[in-house]
Amino acid sequence: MTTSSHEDRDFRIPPPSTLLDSHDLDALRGIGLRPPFDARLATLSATECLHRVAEVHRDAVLLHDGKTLRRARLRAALRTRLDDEDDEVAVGDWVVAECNAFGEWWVDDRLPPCSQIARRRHDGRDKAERTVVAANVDTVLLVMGLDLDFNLRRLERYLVLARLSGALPVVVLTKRDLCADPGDRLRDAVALLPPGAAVLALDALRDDVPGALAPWLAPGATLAMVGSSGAGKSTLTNALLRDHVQPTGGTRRGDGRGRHTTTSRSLHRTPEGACVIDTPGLRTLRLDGDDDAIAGGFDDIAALAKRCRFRDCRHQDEPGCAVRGAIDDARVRNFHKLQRDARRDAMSALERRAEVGQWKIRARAARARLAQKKSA
Ligand SMILES: Nc1nc2c(ncn2[C@@H]2O[C@H](COP(=O)(O)OP(=O)(O)OP(=O)(O)O)[C@@H](O)[C@H]2O)c(=O)[nH]1
Ligand SMILES: [Mg+2]
Ligand SMILES: [Zn+2]
Repeated sequence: MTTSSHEDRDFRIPPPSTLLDSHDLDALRGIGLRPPFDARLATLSATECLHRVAEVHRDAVLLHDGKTLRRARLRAALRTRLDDEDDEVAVGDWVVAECNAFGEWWVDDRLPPCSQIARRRHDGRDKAERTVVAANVDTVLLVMGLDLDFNLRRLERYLVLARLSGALPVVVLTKRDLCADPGDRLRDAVALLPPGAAVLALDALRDDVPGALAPWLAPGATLAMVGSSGAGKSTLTNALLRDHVQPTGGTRRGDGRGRHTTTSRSLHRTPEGACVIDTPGLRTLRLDGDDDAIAGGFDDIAALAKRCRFRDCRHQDEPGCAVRGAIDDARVRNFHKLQRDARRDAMSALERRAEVGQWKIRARAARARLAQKKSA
């Protein structure tokens, strides 16, 4: 017996997008699903499901579908593809996962993220690996204590990190209760802000944190915390969750540094229906961007540099420099340092060795000239 294509269509299992009842869709929206990611629902096979990555571990990920958390592993093909692109699955990513006959979940695909907080991590030798801290983040909270943690140069680097990520930065200065007069620090921080960014100072233990952050806590919005250890990222996360979900730690007496209490990144849902990503404290921050991208975070320097006498002015001791004196020296030095790092990280290990080789040749030639002079 042959069946007509019409009958075929009638007996076919409907695609999961139509199987998903409005409750499932609401659940996914509740963990941040929105366009363009929701378009993927229409192309899922009967056994595939869309999930958001809540945690990433060495050989597994924790996935959320808005209702249930489940453990899954990444398919080798996906791992290889992302590796080749110097990319990786991160907390906040949307992924397609499938359950096999043994009840094991496997991640087949990662949807291209709309923002990524990424940095480079030096292995101490010649590799600068790209690490993705969080993906699909709307607002990145740059958390810094108003105590000994406060550092404008670090804030400058965090602001460039935010700029490169595509997320909107909000500077959260914690420990206002430990700072007798936060006025100057607040003003200095405001002076560094790009358009659209905000800064707030609060006591994360006693103030109404959800109230203060309400503009960025819309249902489906995603916030991620970035900052040094002990700055109060987990304290803020707990305040937003109205629950003690994340362990918090004390700070060392003397230098006020944290104890690296949080050791992995994790995504949580606030009662408002926003998602918040807590992250471990950053020890050092190596940016992931080329020097043009970094220059974008210092456009005040770029604007003035157009008036320097020399096009390649380093704003150090060149005559006719328009930047020196007009902009804080420490800011100019920080800008140069970040650009140097970016250039180094962009070089391959081979190029870096070649550069070192060039320096050695030059040093040898200089020594030879000196020796010649002495003997003459
Ligand atoms: N007085 C005061 N203490 C705070 C404030 N915010 C955080 N703390 C304290 O600072 C310490 C460190 O806070 P955490 O929230 O663990 O810091 P963290 O940024 O998560 O640190 P890591 O997980 O190590 O990266 C804890 O003892 C908090 O109670 C604040 O606004 N005022
Ligand atoms: Mg923490
Ligand atoms: Zn100059």
